[in-house]
Amino acid sequence: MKNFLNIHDVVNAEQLAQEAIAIKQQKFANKSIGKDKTMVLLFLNSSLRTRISTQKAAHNLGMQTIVLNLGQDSWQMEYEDGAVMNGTTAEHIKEGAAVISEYADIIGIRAFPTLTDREKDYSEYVLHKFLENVNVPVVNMESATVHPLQSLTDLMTIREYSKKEKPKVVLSWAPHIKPLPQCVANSFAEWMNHADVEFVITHPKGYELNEKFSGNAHIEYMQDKAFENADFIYAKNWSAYDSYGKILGDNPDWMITDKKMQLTNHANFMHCLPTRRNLEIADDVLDSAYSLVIKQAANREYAAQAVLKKILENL
Ligand code: AN0
Ligand code: CP
Repeated sequence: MKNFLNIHDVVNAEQLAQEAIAIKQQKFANKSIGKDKTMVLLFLNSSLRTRISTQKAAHNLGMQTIVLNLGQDSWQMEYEDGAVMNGTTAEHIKEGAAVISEYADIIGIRAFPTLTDREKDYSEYVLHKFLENVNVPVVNMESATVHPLQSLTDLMTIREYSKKEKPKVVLSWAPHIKPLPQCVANSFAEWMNHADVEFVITHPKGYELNEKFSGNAHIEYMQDKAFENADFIYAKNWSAYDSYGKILGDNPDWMITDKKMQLTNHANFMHCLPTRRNLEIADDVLDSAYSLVIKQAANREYAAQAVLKKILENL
């Protein structure tokens, strides 16, 4: 594997998920493969899980890590070609990224969408600016449109806990007070469309995802109906794609509750975290025995390790 930008860098999603499950059983089996190598992790946005689990994965493979909150710990970066830099930006991506790539064997980047400029976001403007100016592999730690390290983890977790070969997996929109990226939902949908599952998406009208990501998923606007016979409920809020970056209403009745989970086939509950309790997900779901959210977050380490191992093998 050269880069890990999205699912198109993966030959077989199901197989990579199985490799992550195998790594979990012996996570130090390849601890010299990354010896004398350094991964630089660049965060343009907040992170708890990605920041720690990706570093742990790198350490398990013998790599060193350096973490930078770009624009906070370093200089404000300019991305526009030809910019006259007499404003707030102090360093151009052309030098900034090139210099980082001198110090790094692998670069991880988190760069959320603007949620105001759809065309720019869906062109993956910032991610591509980095790619143009570095000469080492790049790992997407959540970009403007996708979060593939999360989605690989999600597929891995579904395979670990599924009692069936072809489970019914439901991605449900849930309420939030802030406009959030479509990334996790886009990416989850894309990976589920590559997996051997029955996949349903449920959301209020107006929250349709870009069809490039939702693909052939069955869309069900009645949440209760979508939950029937589900084996996994995967909840996430996202802002609208059509009315780009907008929240279309409060929709408090879309919060995931234990009562709704009772409509399913004893489904497990999943969420990428962070989540806002009793706004997006009720306490009785997050505190239940069927919630996988902590185990799912723990799996981030092994999914990242499966990806970094593939990249190191190709260096
Ligand atoms: C981010 C999002 O929705 O993309 C990160 C999730 C992993 N979440 C928030 O901003 C709350
Ligand atoms: N799920 C996830 O990516 O969490 P963080 O934003 O805390 O990294």
